[in-house]
Amino acid sequence: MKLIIAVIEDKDSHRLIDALSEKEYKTTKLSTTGGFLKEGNTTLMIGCNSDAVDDALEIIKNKTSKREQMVAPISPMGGNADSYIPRPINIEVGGATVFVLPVDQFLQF
Ligand code: 2BA
Repeated sequence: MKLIIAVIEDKDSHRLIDALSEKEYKTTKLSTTGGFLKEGNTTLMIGCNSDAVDDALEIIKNKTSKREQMVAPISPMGGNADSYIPRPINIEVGGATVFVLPVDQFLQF
């Protein structure tokens, strides 16, 4: 058995969960926050058979979309905010950041 942990954008979460549920994958949705943007995102935990991982990854890939976003970095800690001119940077957001972990035991009491 494997545990897939997928960090995705909130806006992609419903259609991804629906697509996974249609194929009988079980999911747990966590409300999380990205460490860089400090914005809300969604983390899904999906426990599944090892031979179903590739299919699940394909669904995740198909239901999430990458796009570019300009962000203005926050002012540096301890610096003089008056002289700080934030230069927006272009970053890629969306898509999915995925971890696949082995599961030693799966128990339900
Ligand atoms: P955030 O940490 O809010 O990062 C959002 C996006 O900002 C990242 O997208 C990346 O494009 C950019 N970014 C992150 N750190 C950066 C930096 N130091 N300099 C410039 N740009 C930076 P993704 O890489 O697709 O990550 C999306 C979200 O997935 C992340 O949100 C974080 O919540 C999670 N994540 C990504 N890599 C992770 C990892 N190795 N461990 C745990 N969570 C991770």
